[in-house]
Amino acid sequence: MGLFDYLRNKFSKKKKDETPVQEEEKKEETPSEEVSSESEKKAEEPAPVSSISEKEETEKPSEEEKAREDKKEELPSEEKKIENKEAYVQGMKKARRGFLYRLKSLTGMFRKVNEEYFDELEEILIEADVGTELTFRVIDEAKKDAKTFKKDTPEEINRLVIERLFAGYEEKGQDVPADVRFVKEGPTVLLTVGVNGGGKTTTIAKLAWRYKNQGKKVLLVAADTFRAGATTQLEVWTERIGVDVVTGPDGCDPSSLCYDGLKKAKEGNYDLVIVDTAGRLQNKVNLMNELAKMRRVMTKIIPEAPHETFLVIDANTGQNGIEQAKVFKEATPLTGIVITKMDGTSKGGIILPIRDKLGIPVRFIGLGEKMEDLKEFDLDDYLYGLLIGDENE
Ligand SMILES: Nc1nc2c(ncn2[C@@H]2O[C@H](COP(=O)(O)OP(=O)(O)OP(=O)(O)O)[C@@H](O)[C@H]2O)c(=O)[nH]1
Ligand SMILES: [Mg+2]
Repeated sequence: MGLFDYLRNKFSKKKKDETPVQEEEKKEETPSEEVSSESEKKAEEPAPVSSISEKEETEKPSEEEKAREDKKEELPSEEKKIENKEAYVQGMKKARRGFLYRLKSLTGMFRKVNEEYFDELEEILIEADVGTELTFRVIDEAKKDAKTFKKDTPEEINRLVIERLFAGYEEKGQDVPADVRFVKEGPTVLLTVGVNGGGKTTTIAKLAWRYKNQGKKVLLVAADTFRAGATTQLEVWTERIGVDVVTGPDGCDPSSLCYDGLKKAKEGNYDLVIVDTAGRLQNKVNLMNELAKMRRVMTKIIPEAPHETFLVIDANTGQNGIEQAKVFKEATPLTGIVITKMDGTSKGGIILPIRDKLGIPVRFIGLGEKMEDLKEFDLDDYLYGLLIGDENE
C-alpha cells in the first residue's frame, strides 16, 4: 500500500473500527477535545495566554471542570488521536498550500515526466525547506526508480519521491517517544535551548500547562537572565498557568538559578523542572561554556540532570534552523527538537532535513499560539497535515 492510501486508511478507519483493544495500544494524548474547545471559547483574542487565564484564576476546579476532567479521562484515545490529527490539519494549512498545491499544479502541467518535470519538482522540494542535499538525493533515487519500475506519469513519480522522502525519515535516528521521559524518582529536568525569538519561553509555558494538566507538579526556572524582561515574561506565564517559578535579578548567573531551581524541586518533590535559557548565539565558545556550566551545576543536585535537552527551532528559519541546530548540537547534548510556528510557515519540510542531517528526533511541534497548540510530534499526523489535509478544501 502506498503512503497516501496508508494515511487515508489509517485515519478514516479510526472513526469506525475502533475497539477497546486498539484504544489501549494508543499512546496517551493531551489535552482533550473538551479542554481545547472550552479554552477556545474562552479565548477573547488570539493572544497565547487568553485561553487559560480565566480558568486558572480559581484555585479549585469547579464541579463543571471536574466533570469535564473526568470525561477527559474517559475519552477514548482513538478520539484524541483524531483530534490530534485535526490540529495538524488546521495548523499546517499554510504549509500544505505551499507544498501540496504546487505539486498538484505541476502534476497538471505534464502528461509524462521529463527532465523539466524533475527540475520543477526539485524546486518545489527545495522551496518547501526539504534542503538541497536531501532533495537531490531523493530526486536521483526517484529517477532510478522510474526507470526500474517503468513509471512515467507525474502522479507515479510524485508518489515515489514522497515515499522516498518519508521512508528516509523513519530510517534515520532511533525512535524516541515524543512525550517527556519522566524519571522514576525525583524531579525530571528539561533544559531548553535555542536562538532568540524561536519560541522557547512560549513552548516552556505550553509544556508546563500540558504536564500540569496531567497532574504533575511543575517548576520553571527563569535562567534567561540576559534579556531584559525575560524573567517577567516567564513569571506572567507561570501566574496564568498556576505553576511555580524560580527567578533572579536580570544579569545574574543563570547557573546559580539552575542550582536554586533544582534544589527547590528536589526538596519540594516536584515532578518536572523546565529551565528557560537565553537565546543568544553570537559566540559559540560562550554558548558552550555557559551551557556546560549550567549542566555541571545541575549535576551537583541531581547527578543525571538534565534528563532532557530540547532545542527549539522556528519553522520559518528554514535552512538556517539546521545550521543553528548544528551549533547547538556541538555545544550541548540534545535529546529532542521542538519545531515552533509551523502554523505560520508555507514551508513544511524542515522536519525532514533535521532528521536527515542531525538524527535528532522532533519531539513536539507548535501549531499555533494557544496552550493546546503544542502537540507531540507524530509522523503520520504530520504527513496527513502536509499531504492530505481536509480533502474538501
Ligand atoms: N503562531 C505561533 N507563534 C508562536 C509559536 N510558538 C511561539 N510563538 C510566538 O513566537 C514569539 C516568540 O516566542 P518566545 O517564546 O518569546 O521566544 P524565545 O525563544 O523565548 O525568545 P527569547 O526569549 O528572545 O530568546 C511569541 O510571539 C510567541 O507567541 C507557535 O507555535 N505558533
Ligand atoms: Mg524567551
